[in-house]
Amino acid sequence: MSEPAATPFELRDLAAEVGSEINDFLLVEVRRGHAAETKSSASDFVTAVDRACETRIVEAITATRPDDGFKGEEGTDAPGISGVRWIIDPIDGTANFVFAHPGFSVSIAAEVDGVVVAGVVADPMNRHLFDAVLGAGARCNGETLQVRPATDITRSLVATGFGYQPDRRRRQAHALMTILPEIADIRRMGSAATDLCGVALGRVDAYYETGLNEWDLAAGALIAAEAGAVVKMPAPDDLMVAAAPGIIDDLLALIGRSGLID
Ligand code: LIP
Repeated sequence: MSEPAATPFELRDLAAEVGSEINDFLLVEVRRGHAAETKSSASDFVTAVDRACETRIVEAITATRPDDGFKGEEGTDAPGISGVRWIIDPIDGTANFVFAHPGFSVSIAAEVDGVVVAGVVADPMNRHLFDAVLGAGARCNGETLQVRPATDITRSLVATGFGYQPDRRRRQAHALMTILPEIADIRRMGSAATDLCGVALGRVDAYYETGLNEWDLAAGALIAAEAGAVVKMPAPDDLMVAAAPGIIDDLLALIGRSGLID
């Protein structure tokens, strides 16, 4: 017997409750220092804490919603029968966690019948809890968010990130040679979820990256969009962009000239 359908607000609140618990746990663990293994390349870190957090998130949600499905960065992959699928990155920005550097976040998104309807990103070191419900806005610690009204890309801060495979990193670095001279500056936080929330918060005016996984961006993309950003999800060109409406066209044109995408 599947549980009654939950509203997106109830899914958001459940994600926020679980995200806050993991937030507190990570604030303790980050000070302990943790040995990192690597996954797809020497720069693709993972720790036992990543895996423990994913397990804890799945257990906590399952206790309330036993029929839901899950997709997690550290291997959870369960279809569920309720129509709700949770997309989880237990620590987005693991390299930052390993070095105790700000810029790692817990990302939990609730997808209903293929559409992300609620998202939570918890940033422990900034003590930020971001959340959003589709069509109902985005918040940081309960305060409504609105992107900065940027209109001039030459005066904009733009966040980006770099993948794990050397060939992709070379292409991303080469693209910066075109992009960087045309904007105010680049910021590299090391976490897509944190960067997407940075657009929503107005900490940066835009974010772009190629090669992301769904768990990196599912919650943050909803938060950025609900804060008023134009969000271009990975299309066939694999490009993720979130930007203030006043600079999106100039940013896409700049990226188009940079050789980042085919
Ligand atoms: C991170 C992404 C980020 C990217 C990093 C890394 P992870 O995910 O969120 O955008 O630039 O290189 O891939 O692997 O730390 O969860």
